[in-house]
Amino acid sequence: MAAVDYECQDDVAVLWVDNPPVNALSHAVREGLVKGIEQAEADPAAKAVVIAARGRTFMAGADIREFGQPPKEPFLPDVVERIEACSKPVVAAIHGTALGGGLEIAMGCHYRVAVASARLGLPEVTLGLIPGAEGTQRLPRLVGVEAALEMIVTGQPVPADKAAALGLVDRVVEDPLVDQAVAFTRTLLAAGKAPRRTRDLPVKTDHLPADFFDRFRARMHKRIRGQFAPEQAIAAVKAAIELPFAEGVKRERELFMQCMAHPQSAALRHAFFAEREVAKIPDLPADVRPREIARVGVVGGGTMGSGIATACIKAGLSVTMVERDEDAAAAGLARVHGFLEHDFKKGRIDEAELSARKECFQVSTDYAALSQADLIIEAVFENMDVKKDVFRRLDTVAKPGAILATNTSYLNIDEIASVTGRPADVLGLHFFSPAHIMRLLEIVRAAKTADDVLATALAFAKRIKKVGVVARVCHGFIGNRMLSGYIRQAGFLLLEGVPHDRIDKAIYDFGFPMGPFQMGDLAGLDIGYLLRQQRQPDPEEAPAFRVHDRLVEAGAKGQKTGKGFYIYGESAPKPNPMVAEFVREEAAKAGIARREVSDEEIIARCVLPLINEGARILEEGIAIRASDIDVVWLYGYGFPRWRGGPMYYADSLGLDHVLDRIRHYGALLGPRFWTPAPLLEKLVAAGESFRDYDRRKKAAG
Ligand code: 3H9
Repeated sequence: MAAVDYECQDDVAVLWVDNPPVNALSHAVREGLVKGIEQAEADPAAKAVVIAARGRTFMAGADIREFGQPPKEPFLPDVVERIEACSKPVVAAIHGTALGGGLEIAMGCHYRVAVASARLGLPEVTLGLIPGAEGTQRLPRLVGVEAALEMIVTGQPVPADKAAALGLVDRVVEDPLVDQAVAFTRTLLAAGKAPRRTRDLPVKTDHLPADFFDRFRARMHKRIRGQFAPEQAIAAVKAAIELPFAEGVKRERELFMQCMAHPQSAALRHAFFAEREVAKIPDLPADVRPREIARVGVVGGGTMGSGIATACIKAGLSVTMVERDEDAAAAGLARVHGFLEHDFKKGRIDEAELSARKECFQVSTDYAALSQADLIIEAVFENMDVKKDVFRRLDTVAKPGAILATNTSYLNIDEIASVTGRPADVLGLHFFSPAHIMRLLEIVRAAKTADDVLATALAFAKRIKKVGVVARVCHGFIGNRMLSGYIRQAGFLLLEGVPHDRIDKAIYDFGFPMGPFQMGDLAGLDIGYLLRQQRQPDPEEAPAFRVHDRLVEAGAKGQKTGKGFYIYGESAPKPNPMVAEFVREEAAKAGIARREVSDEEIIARCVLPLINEGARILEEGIAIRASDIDVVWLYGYGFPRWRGGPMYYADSLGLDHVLDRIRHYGALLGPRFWTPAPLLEKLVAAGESFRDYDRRKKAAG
């Protein structure tokens, strides 16, 4: 089948792009578009051309899988130029998403129509690139410099109505799209309209303040810090202002090629594919059908339970929350309503939608209210006895076939499942706080979890707009098990005399949104404290958390009490002076001497344990792939996406280097927390990377 079909609807030629699943602009599509335009030009019957796409979307961009392979002509910018040069009017008919190269094709067309549900954008920056098919030069000509810069630097697509208001779309039409596009084209022909070439439009800069770019950079600082592509994008848009079109295009090409060669782009492309690979579960039979989920039960109305309920309600599910008494139920209701109202106040939903969402939510103090739920998620206090008690009760009220999920962060789900008469229906759904915002969902497959229950959890994750990563049962699953090594080393660094704000700063500069002590304050230091109280103390590890514990005992539990490692007030948080005092005392008690520590060591000490534990998790089969571990860290812990995730980062450092550094710290600090994972040693011996490991496993099925 041809990637582009030519169809003549009387006087209008329609070029149908057909390259499932997202009509990426692969070589065959590029070639097909050029041929189609040439055919239309030569066709005396065709007075104009419509470019449309079959399937679920207009072209979603260049074919990312072709990146890094020898380029094949025609190149995308040449295709766009060929379309624009067409002597007959060309109209783009847009549905789904016109992204990246797809929007660049549309901007090469002389007119654009779109259905209301369409979205248009230049998301290249999310792949560490800038638009490379003249998009940085055409978009400012169509929508102005400010809107273009915003779209290119954030990568955020805009809906069709906004695109129309900006001048990117000429008309928003109803379905059937192509009939409407052809009708629109005929009105152009009737009005004698000629091709309208975007390249000929001026870039309007009349109202641009002199410090426009500096102010823009300052506003974007948080979003773009540490990244290469956004600065290149800014330079490309500047070129659109300062240079004639043809020279601007040359400048864009140079900047694009620099991005392409930059390691951040490779890391971001890895993240893109890792995120899509994650839903593929090799041993899940292809014919397994997920169960139907319409009604969700949530046990526990605290921050977690309320966040989970909100995420479900926003996805159109009906939710019943159960709490232990009327007061707790009322508090849960208020919390969920608060989250929903926040969206209304931000203008994300209208009043009708707000009340519709509220109507989908009920609270109760009676477990019997969960009898009709298809999925029940437990989010109560993190304690085995408490959880078992909840599951025993759920087992008595839940209907046959209902899925029972626990939101435990650490506990053994096999043990929780064992108290029910239906362990095949039990699994872990580990949300990250705040659960209605954080995108990660660890789906923990217990020993007896049925295949269709796992498939349902994957579909449910997608439905509530989370990235679901499948893990097996172990203490802390993927994310929190790795986290413990990271915060443990931060604790030891503290005792070695490194101020906590310096550790936080080094981790922030590495690219995390915050450092380990800021994270502790945000989550609440009492959470870790209570968990440690429930466990047998580990004498070798305990000193690393003594300062945390003493802060909690002094009432400094983090942000919620106004102080923790930092003191919070009107102005920027300041380090809590109590910390230095506790550090001195605890370091003396543990016999830990002060050392000179470089920023490089801070990063190595915190990040290497992630990699080492990640390798164990992989070898034990807790995670399916190294790239799944990356996804957990990108979405659950804010690992800088442009570094690809901890396992990809390890590959980029070289696993031999990683192993060498782990051995170095083992010699310096003792083997207890610095014994290399056997898989790491094996990969280094074989000269392989984690990516090679994933590839090998995939090939083996
Ligand atoms: C660009 O255009 C550069 C130009 O400016 C200049 C060049 C010179 N290529 O996401 P899904 C695959 S850069 C190849 O699950 P959804 C994807 O891997 C590009 N493959 O679907 C998956 O494969 P599999 C700028 C692609 O409905 C399958 O399609 N464009 C591409 O949830 C389904 O994808 C972008 O950055 C691609 N461009 O979301 C847009 N896109 O089934 C990237 C997807 O084997 N794409 N695949 O796992 C997206 O954002 C989403 O895919 C989209 C659909 C919103 C379109």
